[in-house]
Amino acid sequence: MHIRKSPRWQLKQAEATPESVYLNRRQIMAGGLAAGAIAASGGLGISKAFAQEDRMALEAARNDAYQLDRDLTPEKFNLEYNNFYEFGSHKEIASAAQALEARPWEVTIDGMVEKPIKMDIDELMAKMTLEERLYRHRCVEAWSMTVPWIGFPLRKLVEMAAPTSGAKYVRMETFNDPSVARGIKTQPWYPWPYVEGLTMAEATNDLAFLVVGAYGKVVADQMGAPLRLAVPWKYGFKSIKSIVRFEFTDQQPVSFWEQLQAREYGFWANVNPEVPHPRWSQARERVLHTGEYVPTQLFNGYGEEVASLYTGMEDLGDRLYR
Ligand SMILES: Nc1nc2c(c(=O)[nH]1)N[C@H]1C(S)=C(S)[C@@H](COP(=O)(O)O)O[C@H]1N2
Ligand SMILES: [Mo]
Repeated sequence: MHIRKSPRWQLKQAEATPESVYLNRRQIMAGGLAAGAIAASGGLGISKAFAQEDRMALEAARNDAYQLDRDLTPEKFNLEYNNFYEFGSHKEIASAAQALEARPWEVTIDGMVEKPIKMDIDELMAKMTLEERLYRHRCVEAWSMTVPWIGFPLRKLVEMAAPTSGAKYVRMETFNDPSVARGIKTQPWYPWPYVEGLTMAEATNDLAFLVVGAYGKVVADQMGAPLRLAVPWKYGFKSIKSIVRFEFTDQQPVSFWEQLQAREYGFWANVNPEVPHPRWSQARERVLHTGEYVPTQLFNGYGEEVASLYTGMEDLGDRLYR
């Protein structure tokens, strides 16, 4: 694995963007301007700044086993349209999310394991073989995108953790610091921290991916730096961002959205066009960068990989799919 400043990207940025709107994060800081002040001074400047943000390049060979049935979503869309409630309950959180400090970052692995582990994110990344995978992403709100993630299978972290035989689930937790994420402070009615969970069978399925990068760079703050999950057969809210803890447990975790509204957002949340959300249809999805509506697929098109995880669970009915 190589992490380096990439002259390639910097050249591209300089070529593509007029000087006046090219502001990277370091320049914003050096200029003594809060990102918010720039945002207030004109939408164009700030949106260019985040689209062109000067993050470290991250190289990983593409795993061709995962093919897309549609175009890649341009990076700009992934950088400017986000769900990250810690920074606000709307899509324009990119600016606020720059307050996130992705280094140093300690990851705790505990619960039903032979020996609890605390590990720095860079140490964890150095232990893992990184690869690139092109995945679809389907939000429960009926929009979708595609992302070139860089990371490693969650299974590799499970193997490192060596859970005891009684462990049935992995529970994951996002950082919970109101001094960094203002949405935590201004929205105290939410059950912080953000929590998600998977069964051991789901967590060790090859599709379950831990993300540290995207678009050839370390993953952006607003996309869940420095470590997030991608479980593309489930609705997007299962793909928890900015993870600080993996806990192995024999209790089914109660996730953030399940605590808020269990009838609408359950534990399983597998994508299914035939099971509507109580307030809207899931039959179609809006492809973010084209605005086009396309049919939604069972398991978001990943049935071949994951359908077998759910055989014999028919008694759960619609609960498997919301
Ligand atoms: N910690 C945390 N993780 C989160 C969320 C969140 O609000 N907080 N939103 C989820 C939802 S609903 C979606 S659709 C995806 C969005 O990821 P993106 O902004 O990179 O597209 O992140 C998921 N992970
Ligand atoms: Mo979502």
